[in-house]
Amino acid sequence: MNIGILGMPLTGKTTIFNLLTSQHRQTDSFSSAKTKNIGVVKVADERIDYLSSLYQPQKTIYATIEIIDIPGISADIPEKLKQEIFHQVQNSDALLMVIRVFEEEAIPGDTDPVRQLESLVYEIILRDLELVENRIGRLDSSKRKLTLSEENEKKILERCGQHLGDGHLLTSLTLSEDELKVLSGYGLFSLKPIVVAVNLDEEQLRENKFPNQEKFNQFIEEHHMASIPICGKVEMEINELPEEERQLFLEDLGFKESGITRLAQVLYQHLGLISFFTVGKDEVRAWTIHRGTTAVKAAGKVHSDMERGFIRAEIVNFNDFKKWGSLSKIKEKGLLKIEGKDYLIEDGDIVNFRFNV
Ligand SMILES: Nc1nc2c(ncn2[C@@H]2O[C@H](COP(=O)(O)OP(=O)(O)OP(=O)(O)O)[C@@H](O)[C@H]2O)c(=O)[nH]1
Ligand SMILES: [Mg+2]
Repeated sequence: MNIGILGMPLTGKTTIFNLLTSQHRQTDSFSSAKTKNIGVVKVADERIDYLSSLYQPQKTIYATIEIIDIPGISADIPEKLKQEIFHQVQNSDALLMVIRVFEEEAIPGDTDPVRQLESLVYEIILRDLELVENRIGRLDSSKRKLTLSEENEKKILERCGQHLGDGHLLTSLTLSEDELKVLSGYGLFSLKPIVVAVNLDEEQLRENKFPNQEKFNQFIEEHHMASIPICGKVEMEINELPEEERQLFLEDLGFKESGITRLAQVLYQHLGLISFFTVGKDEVRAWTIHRGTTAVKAAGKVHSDMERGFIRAEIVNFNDFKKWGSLSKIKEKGLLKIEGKDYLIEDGDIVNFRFNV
């Protein structure tokens, strides 16, 4: 999974990138659009910890999230530069919009959460309108008669164009699976799920109160976004402490978990993602899939041969596994499920795919 960070200048994007990825990139203005920060972080999962300690595998592989940090977007930067900046997160699976609510005299910039979101939404709608219109233009300028699928594509694009032109994100347009498939190659920004990180100062965080909060919450809901509170600067400082002290300070701030763990939870929920596990002496591994994925498709995620030659899946859910502690107990209790291609994988399923190619 790849997450692109988007925000106005000086909202704390790089600070939050550093916090999430435990890096130390300079928190200064980027000098050019060519600059971006990329970090890969593992998604903490106690279930994997448990399985790994039990199986003692050679490799333990957690799910990962790749995060890309780019320069700030503002209305006054040249169009060409803006295009280049946006291009850096065009292939991201989701956007993390960082907005600044903390007050700091020395750092110029808007602190109104809603106005920043409106600007960002406006920017991504403009990007998408341009993408959609370009593609329609290219289809229109074709010298030959359009194929049936091109006609279909054009119709979908026109619907999108209309919706965007009315000022709406594409996430609020009802699109069928097939229509989404047609659009999937374009890297449309407003089709990406959005999580908003609200960068607060300590007091705002403690009191769970900031200016325009109600309107902000309403905006989030109306636009099908999710949000998480973050205290960029303070959490970054906590992150620098020795590990055993971190938890104490985090809790003092009112958080149970680190920034990346909180973000992962919100992302999984907002994007409808779940984890399943494969276990063995070689490897204990977490796999990320969309809720509603069939066993055979999940097999394909592990290896294309497993999808092609799929016979059955032997499944025990982690909760049962932990409760009984061993596979033989699980079998004895009749909790080992033998499932076919169409079984829908559940969060925490430990799966053994049987296949034959
Ligand atoms: N008071 C306060 N300052 C913060 C917070 N988060 C970031 N800053 C400061 O804001 C300044 C800008 O932070 P960056 O993380 O570089 O912001 P950015 O959004 O990446 O900036 P650009 O990439 O230039 O758009 C730095 O001086 C940070 O220390 C915060 O939560 N509170
Ligand atoms: Mg930055």
